[in-house]
Amino acid sequence: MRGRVKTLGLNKFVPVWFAILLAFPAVLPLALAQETDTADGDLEWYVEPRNEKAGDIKSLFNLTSYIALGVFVLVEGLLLVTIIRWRKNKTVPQEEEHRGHTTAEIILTIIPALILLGLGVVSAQALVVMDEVPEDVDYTLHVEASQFIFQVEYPTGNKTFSEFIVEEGTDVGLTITGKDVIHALWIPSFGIKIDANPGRLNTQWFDVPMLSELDGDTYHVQCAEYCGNGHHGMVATVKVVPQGSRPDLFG
Ligand SMILES: [Cu+2]
Repeated sequence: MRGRVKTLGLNKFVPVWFAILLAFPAVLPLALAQETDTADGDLEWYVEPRNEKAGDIKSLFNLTSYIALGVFVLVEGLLLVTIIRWRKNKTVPQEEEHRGHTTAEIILTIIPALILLGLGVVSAQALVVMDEVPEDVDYTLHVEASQFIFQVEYPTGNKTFSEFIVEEGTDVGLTITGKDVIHALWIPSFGIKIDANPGRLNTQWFDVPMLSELDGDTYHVQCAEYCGNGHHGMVATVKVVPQGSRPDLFG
């Protein structure tokens, strides 16, 4: 049929596509703005950062999400314009039909490449800061993960199980290994996520603010690597205590 574009007849679903496409970007900013309270140790899906490190991770997450949102709105918007403009039963003059557009293709290749490159550089910078354990950490906790507990050894040699006791206002070093299978230590409020592999010692660190700057003293810890049938229950807590209050652990 000359002058007409064949379609699959999907235009009767256009209102449905509209609803789905508009719902997603509407929900995302709401979710990003969600304030949560994990001070009672309960895990919320979007955790408020309690230290600088977790704050940096959140900023990076937000940056990536907003760029993704912008790309989503742009691409889906163009798609919708195209669907509506060239929908069935609408006569399209032949001169408006285009095949290929080199300039557009070059631009649409370069812009995503620059976005990915930029995000890659920012992420790499953040990773270096997060992974490099400072030499002057105040103390180091040795963590051994096993089905389904975290054993924590303190500078005095004493141990706790599924409870990380840390002093306020300190930088904490972590060394972590797995005893049986691969686990992962995840402390969302303090920006920690690190694998616990048998036969290997991984290192991380995090800073603990003063109790007066925190909204509580207990935060959630979860194993973040499926490690067996009891994995879902492999939870623990970080408990922040005043400096000097636990000589049995920190000497
Ligand atoms: Cu696990």
